[in-house]
Amino acid sequence: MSNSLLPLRGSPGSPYTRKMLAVLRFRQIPYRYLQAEDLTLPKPKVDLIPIFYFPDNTGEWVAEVDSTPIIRRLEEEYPQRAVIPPEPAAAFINYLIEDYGDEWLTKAMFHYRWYYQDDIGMAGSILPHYADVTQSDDVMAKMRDIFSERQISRLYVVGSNDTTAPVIEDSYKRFLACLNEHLKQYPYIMGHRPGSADFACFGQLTQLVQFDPTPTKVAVKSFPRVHAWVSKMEDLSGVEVAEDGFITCDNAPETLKSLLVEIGRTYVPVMLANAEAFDKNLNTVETIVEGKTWVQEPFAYQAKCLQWLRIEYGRLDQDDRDKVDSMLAGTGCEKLLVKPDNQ
Ligand SMILES: N[C@@H](CCC(=O)N[C@@H](CS)C(=O)NCC(=O)O)C(=O)O
Repeated sequence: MSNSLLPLRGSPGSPYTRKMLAVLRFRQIPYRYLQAEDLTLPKPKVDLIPIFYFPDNTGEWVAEVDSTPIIRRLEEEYPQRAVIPPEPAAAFINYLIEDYGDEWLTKAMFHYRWYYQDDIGMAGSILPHYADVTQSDDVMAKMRDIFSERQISRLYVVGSNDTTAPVIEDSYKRFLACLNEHLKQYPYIMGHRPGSADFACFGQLTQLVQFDPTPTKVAVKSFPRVHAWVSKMEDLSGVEVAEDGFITCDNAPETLKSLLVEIGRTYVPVMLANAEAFDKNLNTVETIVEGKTWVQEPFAYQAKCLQWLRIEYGRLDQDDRDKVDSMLAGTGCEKLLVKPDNQ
């Protein structure tokens, strides 16, 4: 196999794998997709998928995980068909929505999949086959039970529990409504060409609107446009996009602002409460989202995500920060950001 094909390992049931495959296709980056472990390749430091393998300067493979920085690395190594807007202020908005997709929508994805019997039944019986379809039904039945029990026992990680279930489900429906309105005018969240924010939301929606039965029913009944969008996003390798196709902060439509308002209602208070729990060494994250209680265990990775978002904001110059500030004003998202010391 040629080394010029970028190797990555993932699985069809993994929203982050789907995010990254769609980025690679849109960007016309030649890749080889491994759907099982390849023992000739190194293991990543953190055991997550998708795993990308990049050659180091001696030609040895290095395993990397975490889609957000990998997308930035690919932007540098492959200049064509970028998914990060050139305007720094728009790039920041894109980063924020990408993080919302990765860190908030995934709560809906994991919640629906492992909370309801129908969804558990479907995911539990299909997902283990992705490793190897030739295994016997007996082996698969055992895998179904082991896998389902393990995933159900991890619902607490994303904050899915009986208290938060209505918050997560209401927010999923409002997100679909916002995206549906936006798509009446623009083919992508980031305008006339897709940004990494589009791919992040797409990745989670591959599962939410096209696989897991309970959230799929919601989408099929009320938001067929979003369902169709997800199918189209899967492979944008042949779509031509204009250089200036991205939304800029000066011409951003109201529908994008509405999406930011939705992000401000849910992701923002939970990210802030989670970071505060770390600062104060608390055992529980507790806050109010849309008038309802949110309780979960602190989630270290998401505290880092907030720091990274603030670093991105800190990198903007005054002009760009003003643009971001005026775009976020009144959405609730402005609460995430801390002015650099010199302000
Ligand atoms: N922040 C990571 C998240 C990756 C992630 O959470 N992957 C999940 C599957 S979608 C995983 O590997 N979970 C561990 C497991 O299934 O054992 C990214 O953006 O790539």
